Amino acid sequence: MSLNSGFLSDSMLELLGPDAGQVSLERMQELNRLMSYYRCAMMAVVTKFNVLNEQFSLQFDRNPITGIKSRLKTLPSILEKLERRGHPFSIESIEENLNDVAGVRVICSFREDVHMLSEALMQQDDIILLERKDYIRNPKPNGYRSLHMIVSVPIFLAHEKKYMRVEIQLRTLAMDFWATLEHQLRYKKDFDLASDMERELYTCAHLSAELDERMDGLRQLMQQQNAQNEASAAVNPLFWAGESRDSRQAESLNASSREA
Ligand code: 0O2
Repeated sequence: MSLNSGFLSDSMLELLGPDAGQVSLERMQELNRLMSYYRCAMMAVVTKFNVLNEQFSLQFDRNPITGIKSRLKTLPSILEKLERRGHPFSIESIEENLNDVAGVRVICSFREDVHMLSEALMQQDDIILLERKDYIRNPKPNGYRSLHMIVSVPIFLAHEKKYMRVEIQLRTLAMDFWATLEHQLRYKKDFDLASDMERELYTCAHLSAELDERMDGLRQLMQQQNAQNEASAAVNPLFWAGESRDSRQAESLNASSREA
């Protein structure tokens, strides 16, 4: 069975090759299947992070993840990357040469959460780490910070288990704020940013790093305070009892003032 080229977008025709005018339905299905496998792998990674968030939120009484975004690369963007890297345009080439067709971005509360989550993920025995770039310890020259990982994750199909590659980006809220706005400012601009704009962006990146550092400091102070309170409660059980007696007194005062 064959399809008329009128049904296909230009980028699809390019990807499917010179005979795309009479491209087989099977080839189209093959491309759809590959994209659907990437979607499944992306969902599997998102689920893993949701599970970790659930577990850590019980353990630490706060959520280390504030948001998870996922995206499949669009066909034009896939073609652009294949071309830029000098790879052939074919379905096989996508799977072989591209690592970021499926992408998951995890936004964390604190810097510590980024490394804690990445380590927890890597301890899972079905995930294979293919590449890791720590742009937090070694930011890009423009100030960009994030932890990038390329992983291979299994998806369980009806009759087979297939490993698919997913790009994971982990960053804090402050890193995401900077990266999102920087991307918006640069996106589809057909001129280079002037050097004073570059410097200003770099300064903003530095400010966002400082913000992360100060919030980390606050979190550590609060943790120490909690630990001290717990230690006092262990040594002197009346520490909490006193507080609850005081709050009972306050409650009964409130009740009498309500009645009055
Ligand atoms: P999208 O739509 O976000 O996926 P390459 O993938 O070829 O660009 P490399 O070295 O394989 O290069 O990837 P790298 O440096 O690990 O980072 C790729 C992705 O990280 C980018 O994907 C961005 O999402 C993000 N990124 C990297 N550097 C910057 C930066 O300076 N600013 C911002 N805002 N994001 C950055 P894509 O493909 O560009 O886009």
